[in-house]
Amino acid sequence: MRYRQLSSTGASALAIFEFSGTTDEVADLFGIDLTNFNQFRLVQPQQGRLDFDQFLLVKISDSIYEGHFHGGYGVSRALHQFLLDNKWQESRAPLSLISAATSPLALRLLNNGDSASLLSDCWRQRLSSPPRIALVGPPNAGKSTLFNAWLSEQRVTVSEHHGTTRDFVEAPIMLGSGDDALAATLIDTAGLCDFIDASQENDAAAVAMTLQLLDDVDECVWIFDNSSALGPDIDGVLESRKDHDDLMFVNRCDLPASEHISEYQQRAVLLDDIDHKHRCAAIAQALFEKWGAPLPEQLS
Ligand SMILES: Nc1nc2c(ncn2[C@@H]2O[C@H](COP(=O)(O)OP(=O)(O)OP(=O)(O)O)[C@@H](O)[C@H]2O)c(=O)[nH]1
Ligand SMILES: [Mg+2]
Repeated sequence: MRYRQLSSTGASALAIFEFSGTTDEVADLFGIDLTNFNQFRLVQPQQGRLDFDQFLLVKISDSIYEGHFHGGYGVSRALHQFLLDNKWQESRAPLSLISAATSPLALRLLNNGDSASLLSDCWRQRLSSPPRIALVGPPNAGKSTLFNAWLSEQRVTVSEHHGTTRDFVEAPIMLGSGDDALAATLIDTAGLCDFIDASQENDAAAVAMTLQLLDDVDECVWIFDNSSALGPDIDGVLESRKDHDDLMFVNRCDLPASEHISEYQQRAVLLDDIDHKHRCAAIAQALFEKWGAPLPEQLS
């Protein structure tokens, strides 16, 4: 006696479960009479057995039945527990990856058995759970400006004053376009500056939050200001993250370059397109290049 959940595991309107067992085993499970049961029927589980509303029972074959229950996280959790208590074993649902797909690229690659089996663990994770990407760097580098450009709206405050962003702000975005678009979460952060001597309590707290975030996200995208030198503190953070292979960009390239350009600024890619949207596209492209193709060439 085996079962699997066919619908999405998150919140959903319906929770659909497949039961692989004989008619008697299914009837016994819910305490119902399935004599002369042919196709589908609205059934009410026997009281005391499963405290659920009616559900639609569908006969797929003599040994496969589907139950369509009212959805919701609690329903599927309770049903899983009920089935396990009654010695039904869960089998892996091949559809679960598809229902977890969050973007056109995810659907395209997970929907195809050949391609799905070739995905690396990293890509499988990326396709079913949007990667979190933080824009980090010194104050006034234009992080919030890029964040707004990516969302095509004035979501966060932009100003010429250092330390405008304090709390980090997250928003869902798409990386790439069309069938290749991948869902991600973009995070705008407080600029990292003078954090060892941060005299202002608020600045220190904001910087501490950003530093904590660096380890919690999937990707840190560094945005430097072409017109200012990097402080030694940021150099130190970058040094400590060498193994992460973070992407680095220099922004505000229309301004005269600082006389004290650091090694990291020199190595970073210039975001010199006049259109901020094109700068975002360049960052997305660099992320895809860093991650590599999800599949060997012939299948992508
Ligand atoms: N000249 C020039 N100014 C820019 C560019 N991008 C953004 N700015 C300006 O730079 C200033 C700082 O931009 P923000 O986007 O607020 O910078 P930030 O990195 O979010 O700054 P903090 O929140 O303080 O960390 C604003 O006045 C922007 O209008 C650019 O490419 N060139
Ligand atoms: Mg900002």
